[in-house]
Amino acid sequence: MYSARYEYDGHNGRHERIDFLSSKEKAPSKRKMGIVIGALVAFLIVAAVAAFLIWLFVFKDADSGATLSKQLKPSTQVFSGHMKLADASYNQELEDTTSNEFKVLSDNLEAILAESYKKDPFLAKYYTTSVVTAFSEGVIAYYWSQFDIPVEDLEIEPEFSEERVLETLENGIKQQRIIKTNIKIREITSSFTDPRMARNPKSNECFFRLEADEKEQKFESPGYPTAYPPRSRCQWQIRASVENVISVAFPFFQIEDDCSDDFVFIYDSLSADDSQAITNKCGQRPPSNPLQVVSSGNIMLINLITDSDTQKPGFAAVYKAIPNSEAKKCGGVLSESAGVFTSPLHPSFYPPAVDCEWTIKVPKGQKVRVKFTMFRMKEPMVDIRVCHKDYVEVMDTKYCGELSSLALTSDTNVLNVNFHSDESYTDKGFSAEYIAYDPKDPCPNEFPCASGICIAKELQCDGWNDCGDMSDERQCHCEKDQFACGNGLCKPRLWVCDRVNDCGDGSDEKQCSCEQNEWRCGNGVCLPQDVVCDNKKDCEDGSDEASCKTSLGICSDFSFKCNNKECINKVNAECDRVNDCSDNSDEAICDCGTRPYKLNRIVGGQNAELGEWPWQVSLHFLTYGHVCGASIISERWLLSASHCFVTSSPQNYIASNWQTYSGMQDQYKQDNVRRPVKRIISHPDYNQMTFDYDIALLELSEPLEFTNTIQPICLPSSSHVFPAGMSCWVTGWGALREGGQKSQILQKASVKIINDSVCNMVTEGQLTSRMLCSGFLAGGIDACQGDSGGPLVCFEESGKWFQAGIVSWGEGCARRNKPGVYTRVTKLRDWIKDETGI
Ligand code: 4AZ
Repeated sequence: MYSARYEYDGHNGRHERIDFLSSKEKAPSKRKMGIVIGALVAFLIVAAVAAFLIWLFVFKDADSGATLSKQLKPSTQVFSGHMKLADASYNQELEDTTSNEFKVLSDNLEAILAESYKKDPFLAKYYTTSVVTAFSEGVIAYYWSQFDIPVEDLEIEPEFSEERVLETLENGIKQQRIIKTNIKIREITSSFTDPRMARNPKSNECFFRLEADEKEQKFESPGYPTAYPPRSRCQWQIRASVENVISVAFPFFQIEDDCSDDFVFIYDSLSADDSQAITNKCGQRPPSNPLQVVSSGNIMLINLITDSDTQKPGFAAVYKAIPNSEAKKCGGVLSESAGVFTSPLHPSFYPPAVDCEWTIKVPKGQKVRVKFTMFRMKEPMVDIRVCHKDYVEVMDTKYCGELSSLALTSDTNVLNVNFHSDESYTDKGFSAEYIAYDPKDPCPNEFPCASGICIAKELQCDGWNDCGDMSDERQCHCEKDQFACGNGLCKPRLWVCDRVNDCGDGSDEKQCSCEQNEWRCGNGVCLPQDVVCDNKKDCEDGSDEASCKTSLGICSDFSFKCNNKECINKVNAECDRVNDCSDNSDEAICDCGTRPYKLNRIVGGQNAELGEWPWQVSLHFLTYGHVCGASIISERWLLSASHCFVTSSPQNYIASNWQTYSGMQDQYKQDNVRRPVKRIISHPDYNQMTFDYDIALLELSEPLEFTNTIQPICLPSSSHVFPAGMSCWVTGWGALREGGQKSQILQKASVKIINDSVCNMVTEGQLTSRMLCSGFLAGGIDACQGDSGGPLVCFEESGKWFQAGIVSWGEGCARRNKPGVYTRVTKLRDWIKDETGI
């Protein structure tokens, strides 16, 4: 089983919303009753009108984010950076913000900053304050400066630039140097900073100074593990002794999902200087994908910013100092015939400002193949075609961003791989495998892809793009049972005129049996073209009205049926974040098919991560342990296969003989949720001989509580289309090979939906309309015994996972031309609704 997956971290919008809300009420004085009442009524009317107008123009728009409200708010601009002090001697006392040394030097520097800004009339007008927040060896002082722009001057906001502030400071410093002889500022930096991260360490409010040494120590966000307080502005300054860097890992991390309101921002500096940001993160991370960062030097700054909405548990972190030499150790000569190398400290984030070079040298006459099994060097504002910040360079080409597959081959017996990280933003880096090969036979017993990887010979010219670059499907000599596409690809003849563009250039769907001015119905019947979208169902299957922009009231097999009986003729209308039904029922039950955890991006591999398939359930029977799979469709209901329960043994149909385990990844780990089964409902038409209607519902005796690792899958409507060729995922603890042992760790496999006519042919006519095939005709990847009842799920453009199938049967496992057969959920969707109300 092989796979590649992607996750997306949100970006921090970094905009502060400040609400000014204050009102004082005054009690009316004792006067004559009539005057008092009259005045009170008048006051109340005026107050109500004023309150309404304020609400209308300020707060109502503030909620909807309209520009009017933004214009009515004063703006705060903060710049932060550091100053290098010449001829100053470093003193430990400077690390203590309460010491006299700190006070004297910071007061002096703050005065220099203030005086510098005053030299620029524009900046002087809006300048409010400067705060020196810390010192480190060097001597380096960290500061921020604040400018406040009133509402009436908001249009000048764009004139605030990093360049302007920096130029003003540099000019000011030149002049200051002459006056104040005891402090010389040699260098200064300045960059835009989110005002929420401009903290005054002297205030001590949620501000922490930590000292890292070789022993691991802990810190936590306030309120952990219950909930962090609303509107938190917390800062941790971490230091280590020189010649060390700081490593911080977050074994637990759960911050709100929207990164613009709640986030953790980490800097390779003691000021919140964007040019030295290491990373910013929000959301939840599973234990298998902890956030782990390192600094380039002996300082680090961590900020926690939260809003006033939902409060999450926060984080638990561990930190320690590691010798500089160890953290940045990388590169070297690799002369074995095969091996593995990684970016520094991988899978932890690599440190900023590191360069490494690996020279892979294999015996003369051989070449080198490098395959990156994980590659993530993503930075904001980086064009991955240029890679001007962090990158890996191989044979004069730079690679950056997130790559799901990267394999390269050398021209000679030597290959250099360079890694570069600049001062800002780091990531997980990469892990790579290399192997020496004989150029005369680059892929012994396999097919060599142009991309450098090797694939099984059988995958060549099988109609699937297995190399990833189509090189296995080009220059194919089409066999007798194959169709020669216009673009040179070969596809099984059976796929011709099946209304799926299998060739990619449409050539397999041209010149089908209907004339040019005719429409071919789903069942092959040809009708005049003008029957299409004429608001009348002409084809038996309604395919002539299936994808019309407006086909009012026409209900075909392809229409989505709203609760109010309206029909929507749009492919996969449910839960696509567009209200199609007038009663919005297409978007009503959509709390499903998402995975809360941000997961690792390991390329390849078949072990699933904890929380990766949160709807997967393990069904244990009596003392046999895991027997079948199932999927969560609601707090109370699971979906599985009939053949797990309707067997020759009546014991299997007794609900109390079964236990269900949710949130499970490892069969031997106890950290999962057990629920007994209250009732088994097997489809009344289930046929033990043919496996037709292989579907069952399990009612739980106690509802599940949805968590990071327990979530429901979305059920597709009966009109949902999972087209042939679509990549979906099957998961389970079933046998790792035909006749083999069940797996301890949940397995995942990416499989493709197979065209029905091909499926019917390869199953020798055993396919019913309640079944679908998924897998590979070439074999090799499939569900197997013990996976039965488990889900086949597909990721839709809407960003949600839908269950297309239930593992049902197949001839053996992963055999050539014997794909897995699944129960087609769409066909039985109405039965599920009738039985469960879901
Ligand atoms: C089974 O015995 C089984 N290759 C499940 C799936 C497949 C074969 C057998 C598909 O549960």
